[in-house]
Amino acid sequence: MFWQKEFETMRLEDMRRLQLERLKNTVENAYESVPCYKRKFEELKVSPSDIKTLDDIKKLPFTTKADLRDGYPYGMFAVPLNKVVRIHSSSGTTGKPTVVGYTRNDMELWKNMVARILTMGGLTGDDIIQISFTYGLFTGGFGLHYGAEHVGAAVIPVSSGNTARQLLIMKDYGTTALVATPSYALHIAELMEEQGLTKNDISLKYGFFGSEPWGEAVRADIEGKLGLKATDNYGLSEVMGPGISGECLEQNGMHLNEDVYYPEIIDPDTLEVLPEGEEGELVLTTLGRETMPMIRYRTRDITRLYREKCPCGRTLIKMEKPKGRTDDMFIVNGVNIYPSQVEEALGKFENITPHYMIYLKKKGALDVMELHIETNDSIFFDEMKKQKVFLDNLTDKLASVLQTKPKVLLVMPKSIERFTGKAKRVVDERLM
Ligand code: DLL
Repeated sequence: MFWQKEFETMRLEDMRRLQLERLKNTVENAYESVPCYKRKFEELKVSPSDIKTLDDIKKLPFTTKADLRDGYPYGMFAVPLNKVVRIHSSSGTTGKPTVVGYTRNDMELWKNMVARILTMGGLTGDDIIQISFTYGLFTGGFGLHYGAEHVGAAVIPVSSGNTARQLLIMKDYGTTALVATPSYALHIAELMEEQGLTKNDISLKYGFFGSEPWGEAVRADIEGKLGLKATDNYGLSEVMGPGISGECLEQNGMHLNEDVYYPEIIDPDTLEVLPEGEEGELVLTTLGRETMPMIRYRTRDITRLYREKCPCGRTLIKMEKPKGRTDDMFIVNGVNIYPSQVEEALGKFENITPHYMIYLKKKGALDVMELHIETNDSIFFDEMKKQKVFLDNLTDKLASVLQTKPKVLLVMPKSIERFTGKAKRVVDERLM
C-alpha cells in the first residue's frame, strides 16, 4: 500500500528532474526572502542562477543549528508571520531553542509525509492508533497525530506518561497501532508484564517508533512483548519533524522522502560530499517547505544512504538507521564511542535488559567509562561465581567492540530510570 504512489515509486531520472526543479525554486526563495541566506551566498560568491544541475548543490553554503539560534526566533522565516499557522520548537539541551514555523501548505506537506511513513509501516483507515508521544512544542505528538488522521485511522491523543492509563486505554479501546519512542514502548511492555498482561490481552498490530536511535535487540524485545510489527521512523524539527524517512514492513532500511528532502552525506570533518553508500553526516535540503527553506542543513546524524530494490516497490533512496549524532559521540581515552555501539553489543547477551546507563568519570588523568547494566531476575545475584563469569564475558565483549575496557556494574532489575520520551543514557561527570 502506498500513500502517494507516484512519488514513492518514481523512476530515478524523473526523481532527479523533479528534485532539480524544486531545488531551484527553494534556492531562489531562500536567497530572496531570508537575509541569512543572502549573506551566506554572497560570502561564497554564488547566486541562485549557478544551480544548473543537482551536483551544483555542492556550491551552496551549509546551514547549522547556530544559524537558527542566531536568527531566534523568526529570523529564518521566508514568509510573514500572518502566513504561519503553526509554531513548534526543539528544546535543545543547551542555549536557546530553535523555532520552526509552518504555513498551511507546509502543514499539508507534513501530513502527507507522515501519512506516507505510517502507510508504509502498515497503518490503514481501519486502525485505532494511540499516540504516546508528548504533545506540545515537540513535533512528535502533533506530527504523528495529523498524519494518522489524514490516513483515516481513529486517533487516540493520549500523549506520553501515566503508563497505567496508557495500558488501560490500549486494552479497553482496542488500540491496534502504537506511536512512541522505543524507550517508552519498552517501558509500556514492562508494565504490562508487571500487571500480568500478555500480548494476547491487547490488539496491537503495528508500532511506529522513532525520535531516538534504537537497535535490533530492542526491536525484537518490543515485538516479542507487544505482539506487533515495529518500524523505525526518522525526522528532526529543524527540517520539519517526523516524516522524513521510515521503514516499510520489510524492516530493512528507511525510505527517505527524497522528492521533498534532498539528502547528501558528508564527511563531518572535511565537509566533502561522500559517494552513495558511505557513512557520514546526513545533510538535508528542503524542496517544498515555505516557511523555513533549509539549504544543506547539517543534521549531525551519522548514517548511510543507498539504493536497493525493495520488495515493497518503493524506489526512494534508503537510509540506514542513524547510529547516533556527532554530538552524542563521546571520547574515552582517545577512542570515539557512540551509545548505539554499546547498545548493540549488549543486545547479544541474554539475561540483561535493554536498560543501561553510561557514566563517564575521571580517575587521575585517565577517563573511566562506567556502565550500569540492568539484569533480569534470572541472573542469581546470590551465585557469585556464575555472576563473575558472566560479568567477565560481558566486559571482554564490550572491550573488543568499543576498543576500550569499560568498568561494568550489574545492577538490580528495575533500578535504572525509565524514560517516557527520548532516553538520556550518557552522563558525563568529567566536566562536573
Ligand atoms: O525527534 C522528530 C521525530 C519525532 C522523529 C517523532 C520521529 C518520530 P527532534 O526532537 O528535533 O525531532 O530530534 C531530532 O532526533 O536529529 C536524531 O538525532 C534523532 N532521531 C529522530 N528520529 C530518529 C530515529 C524529532 N528514528 C533528532 N533514529 C534527530 C535515530 C533519531 N535517531
